[in-house]
Amino acid sequence: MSELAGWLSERRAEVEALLQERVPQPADDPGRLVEAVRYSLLSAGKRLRPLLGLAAAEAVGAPLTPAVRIATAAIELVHCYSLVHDDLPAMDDDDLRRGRPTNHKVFGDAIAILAGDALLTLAFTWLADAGALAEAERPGQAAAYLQACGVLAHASGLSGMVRGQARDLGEPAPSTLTEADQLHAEKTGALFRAAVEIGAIVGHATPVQRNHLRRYGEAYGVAFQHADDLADQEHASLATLARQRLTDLTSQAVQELASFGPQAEPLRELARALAASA
Ligand code: GRG
Repeated sequence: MSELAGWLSERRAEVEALLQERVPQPADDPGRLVEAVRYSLLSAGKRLRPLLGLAAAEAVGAPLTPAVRIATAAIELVHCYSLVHDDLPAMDDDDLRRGRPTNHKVFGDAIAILAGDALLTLAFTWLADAGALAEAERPGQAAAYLQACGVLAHASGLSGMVRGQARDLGEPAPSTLTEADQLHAEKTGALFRAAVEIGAIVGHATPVQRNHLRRYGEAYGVAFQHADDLADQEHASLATLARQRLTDLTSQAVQELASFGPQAEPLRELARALAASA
């Protein structure tokens, strides 16, 4: 097993365990809302965003405390909400997600909308819980979690993912690489960037380290969507340019880590694996 594969399987199992432990229980469940939340959150996702957050915290030598783990897992809740809403008939109208029927196919449109709403709001509950936990452990730490809240809200909403989704639904498909980059940076890249930045913030990165990690996250996020489009043969007229852009962005991401030591190896390997995926 390669070093990255070993790191991924260990960390992914830890993220899964945390999600299982913290996801609400379906005991009292009017309208099967909790069941719908559990159905999507506990389905087979790659958990890339929390993994990137954990890798960023490790890159600055931070211990992976329960608070750090909860804060990075919160990003998966936002991602999961976006998938549930994106699959709705009013958006992409998809029947399958993560290898099983989409949330609205099982629970109906109204409960799927509410499940997405619940996941989004739960993300901020988890960040607040993580901040309280960190503060109890060492007074003064809550400020970092407050910053992380701002970063996640900013990346998810009108300046990031929601804006990108509106652009995607309301505007013609990108016809230039610059337009594709802009769409990808908002719709997909913003949450990846936030994941890496949140790992840096709760890992108490220095301002210089945080800037490098944010730029890594930005490059990784845009590259991720280029790779996904290439795999799905989306925006096919841009394929050659997009392939080159994927190579450039992933090497930029690795270059951002030049001043980091061996603890940043998982982040470097994640970028290299992305470059090799398309
Ligand atoms: C509905 C507000 C709102 C936003 C939707 C991110 C997004 C915007 C929609 C998801 C649909 C989609 C296919 C977006 C492109 C990004 C992408 C490839 C998401 C899938 O991410 P992975 O591969 O998925 O990390 P898993 O299932 O492994 O978590």
